[in-house]
Amino acid sequence: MSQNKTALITGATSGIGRATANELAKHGIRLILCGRRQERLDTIKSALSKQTEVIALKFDVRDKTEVFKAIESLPQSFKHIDILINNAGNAHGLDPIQDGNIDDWDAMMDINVKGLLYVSKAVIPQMTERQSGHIINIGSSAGREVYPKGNVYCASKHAVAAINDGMRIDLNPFGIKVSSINPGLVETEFSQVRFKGDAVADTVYKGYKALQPEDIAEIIYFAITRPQHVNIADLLVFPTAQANSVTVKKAL
Ligand code: NDP
Ligand code: 8X3
Repeated sequence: MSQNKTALITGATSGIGRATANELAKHGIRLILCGRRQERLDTIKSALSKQTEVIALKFDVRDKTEVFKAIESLPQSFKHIDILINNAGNAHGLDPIQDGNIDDWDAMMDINVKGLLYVSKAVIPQMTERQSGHIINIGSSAGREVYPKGNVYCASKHAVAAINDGMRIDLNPFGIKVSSINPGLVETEFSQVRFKGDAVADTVYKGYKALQPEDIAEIIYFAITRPQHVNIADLLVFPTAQANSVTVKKAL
């Protein structure tokens, strides 16, 4: 059913995005892989091209000119995007608000919120014109609750939750599905980025079994393969060891 559909994945060079690219390729979905790291895009494209047709687009979601230029540059055969997966994003820093770094705040709001909007703005018009499409927004449990020192990252993911709901309402007349997938702790490069390579990043997923990026990829594949009348509007997923942002059962 999903054969020959085309999906654009932002943040496809790592973690959840990369695992989603692998999962979708297994099922023959054509892929537009996006990210800033060209070498990784090339490696992933070359591996997945054995399974499906793949195009790589290098751009920074913060740069609206780059975003529109990249998406306009798609060859005709890739211009029909059935599935948009707004996944690119990260946390930058974990500091109490009074000690927060303004560059970190800018990065989170510019990437997680404004970047998601720019990419959506570049893709949505062809979906409304066709009256079909599916947008998956990767939110977070941090979009459902606020935890100590999470302040601006949580704000960015609360914004994603609001944008997701707003998209679903506004795109309803066009028959476009809009889904939010909200994971808890997933073992990716997320903590390396959040803690800027500090050794504390290595402790985040220790002592319990965190979600793996493949777990989220499978959920995304499930969401995009429901029958036309079914939309997974909003899904929260934790590792079994996690009950909320601050309650994680770890081995002593
Ligand atoms: P990773 O750090 O492993 O991956 C982040 C991806 O986002 C990379 O592919 C990176 O690509 C891309 N990215 C980051 N900044 C930019 C930018 N400015 N422009 C374009 N692409 C960018 O983290 P995850 O896979 O964990 O994160 C993916 C999404 O999942 C994020 O939205 C995150 O908030 C969310 N999430 C993560 C959770 C977790 O615990 N890991 C839990 C809940 C949600 P490149 O560097 O090549 O540009
Ligand atoms: C990532 C999960 O708990 O680090 O969104 O915010 S958390």
